[in-house]
Amino acid sequence: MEAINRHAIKWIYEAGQVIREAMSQPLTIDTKSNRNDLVTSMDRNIEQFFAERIRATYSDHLIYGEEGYGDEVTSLQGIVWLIDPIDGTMNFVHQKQHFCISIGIYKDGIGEIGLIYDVVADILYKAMRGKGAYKNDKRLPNLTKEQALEDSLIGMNHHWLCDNRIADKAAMQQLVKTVRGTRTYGSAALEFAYVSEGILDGYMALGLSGWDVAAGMVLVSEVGGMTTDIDGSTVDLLSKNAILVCNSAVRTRLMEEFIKPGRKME
Ligand code: 2AM
Ligand code: CA
Repeated sequence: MEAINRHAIKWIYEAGQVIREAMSQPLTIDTKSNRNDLVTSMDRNIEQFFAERIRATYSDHLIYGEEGYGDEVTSLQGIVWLIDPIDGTMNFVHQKQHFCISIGIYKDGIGEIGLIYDVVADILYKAMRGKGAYKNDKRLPNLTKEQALEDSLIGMNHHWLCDNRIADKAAMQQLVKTVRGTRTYGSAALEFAYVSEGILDGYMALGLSGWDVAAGMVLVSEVGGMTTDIDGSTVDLLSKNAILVCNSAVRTRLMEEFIKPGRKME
């Protein structure tokens, strides 16, 4: 895994450089599932950038990527790279900042490597299973075990409050009133990175795919945090999930008071 990690880090920095250099050029912007679901020529180019290098170097590895230049992945057997070439595409398009490249590398379903690169800030969050999590070269400490929900800052997407399919809107409103504050950054992977850094105490989001969360799950796990589906079950990286990631103290309160057990939402 060490050699794979070195390659992945080298390529992520190179891809970041490509993005920074191209940012002043015009972009081709298309929509996917709806008019707010954006994709740019850069998302596609960067996924191809990784796919070419991975295939040339590790022909037996599989690629599970957001933009479709990877493989038809139906199981996590073997070594699989879960890649989001630009997570936070709307931020990329509208703000030219607050987006990242997210790469999780899994072996037989176990998260081995997590890399989240904030391209404009030039900050790389990185983790290898059992070897700790780092923000650039600074080791991230374990998440606190003693934390009142009332003192917590929680990342969440406001769809929680507006989407009529979500049964417990009232519970979510109560949650917003209970916590110290909520934040929406617009990049699931960066929100995972912030949880691993301890600057967010939790993050809840709907409709996330494996490439959004795979890297972040490795990072958070290395600092003692946990990621599950909102109903407490294991995350299925090959389908869409409603995700809860946080430290254990906050998790207990969130699950018991605000999220009904057994609820399943996509
Ligand atoms: P993306 O930028 O790669 O599309 C925004 O709240 C976060 O949710 C981003 O990480 C975004 O990833 C992710 N997301 C997943 N599915 C989405 C969708 N259908 N529309 C918008 N954001 C989505
Ligand atoms: Ca994404």
